[in-house]
Amino acid sequence: MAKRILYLLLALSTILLFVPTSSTMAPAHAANYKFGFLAGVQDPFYFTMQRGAELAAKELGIELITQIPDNWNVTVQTPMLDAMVARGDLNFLFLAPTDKDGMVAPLQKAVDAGIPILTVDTYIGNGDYVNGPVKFPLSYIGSDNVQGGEIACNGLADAIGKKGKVYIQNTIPNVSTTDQRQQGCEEALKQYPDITLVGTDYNNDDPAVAQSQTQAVLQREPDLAGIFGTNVYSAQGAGQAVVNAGLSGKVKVVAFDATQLAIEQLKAKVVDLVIAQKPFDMGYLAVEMGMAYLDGVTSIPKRIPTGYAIITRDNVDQPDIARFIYTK
Ligand code: T6T
Repeated sequence: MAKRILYLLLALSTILLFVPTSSTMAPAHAANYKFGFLAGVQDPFYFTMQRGAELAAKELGIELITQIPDNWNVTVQTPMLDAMVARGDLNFLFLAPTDKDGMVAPLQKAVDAGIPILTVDTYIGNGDYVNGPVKFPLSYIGSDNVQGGEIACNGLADAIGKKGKVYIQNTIPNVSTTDQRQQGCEEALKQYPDITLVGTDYNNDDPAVAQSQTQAVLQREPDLAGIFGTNVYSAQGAGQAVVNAGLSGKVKVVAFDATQLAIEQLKAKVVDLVIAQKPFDMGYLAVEMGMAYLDGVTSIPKRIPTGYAIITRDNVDQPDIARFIYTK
């Protein structure tokens, strides 16, 4: 009899081990929450951000509805935003606005429809949601892109021996992130009297355009020393043009964004420095801040900078660096 009671108790305690308690279970009220995530474009940066958001959503028991535009454009992103708002069941929405000005009105409409929002990676207005012209987003979570541009072009200056001609391959005007990277780069280059910026081109976020524009500059400036590619497709196209011209290692390239292709180009000496952002963190924190807001937290920081990992051929295989390489 005693043995049977003992086994019964043992079985019971084992079962209890697996019954979720209040600390392990997602908050019951979160179970009904639906969050919307609207990215900027289909690229490894946003795929990595999606992974971070999905992990946080899973842990909090939130349903995450993700939309990723095929190309970077206000006229593509706006109807997708409107459709997400029209669902009528989203409790929170975070997105990467594709234009500083063009996405203000569509987002104001979303907020007027009762959906609290925050921006990840890019911002609207001037990004200062406390004192700036646009204040309604709850927060701006993303890199300090002026700093990123400075890091990139100080690195480029080192790579070319602080003298010579350099060129910027950029994506689309009026995108908060890449505008600031160009600004930071230009500010950094002012410290180097022997470095000349010969020009900047916009490639419409298309690597093939970046490649042909760079090819034209390499022909026009045969003594070009360095190139700064401000994001995934800008650096990808510029690097390919350098390879096609047989100038790998001679023309130095700094790539923003740590895609697996950029890392291959780094190891192949086509690229000399890779600036890794932290999109996983941006996605994860966006969901966390959304949950905090819905839980009544009123002190969500209006600005959450996420930092960088600077990747070189010397540290690229170190685990604490390699972890920042983006998902495919
Ligand atoms: O560089 C990232 C992102 O930070 C930027 O806003 C847009 O381009 C990327 O997505 C890379 O393509």
